[in-house]
Amino acid sequence: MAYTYDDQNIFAKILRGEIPNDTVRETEHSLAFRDIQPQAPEHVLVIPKGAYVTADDFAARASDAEIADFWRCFATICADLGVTPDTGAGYRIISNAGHDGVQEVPHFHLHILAGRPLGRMLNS
Ligand code: DGP
Repeated sequence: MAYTYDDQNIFAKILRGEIPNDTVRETEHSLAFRDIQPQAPEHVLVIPKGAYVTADDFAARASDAEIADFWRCFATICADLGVTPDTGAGYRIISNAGHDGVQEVPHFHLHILAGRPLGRMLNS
């Protein structure tokens, strides 16, 4: 079954410039901005500009160019933040999907969390 994309979701509005965001990086196919409710000293959201609901939707339907752009954008942000484990203290990426994943915004996004020890992966 195909996903239905809600173009009134908050990230669609950010992409259309209808509400402001604290942009960290913008590329041809991706946008990264700071989370409005940061859970760590560094909390950046990376989103594709295309209309994809979840990580699996993006991976299944996005073009090779969009997928490469997204992950290269992610890598550049980690390097710019200085959190890659080769030289920095590391990070965690999370992408919540659907009900059990407690996804609030139905536009695929990757959380990059860093800047403090993040504890174990799940609390419950
Ligand atoms: P989730 O869909 O569960 O992965 O969580 C959505 C995240 O998006 C949550 O950490 C808060 C963030 N968020 C929600 N609304 C806005 C907004 O208007 N601006 C920004 N920058 N972040 C938002």
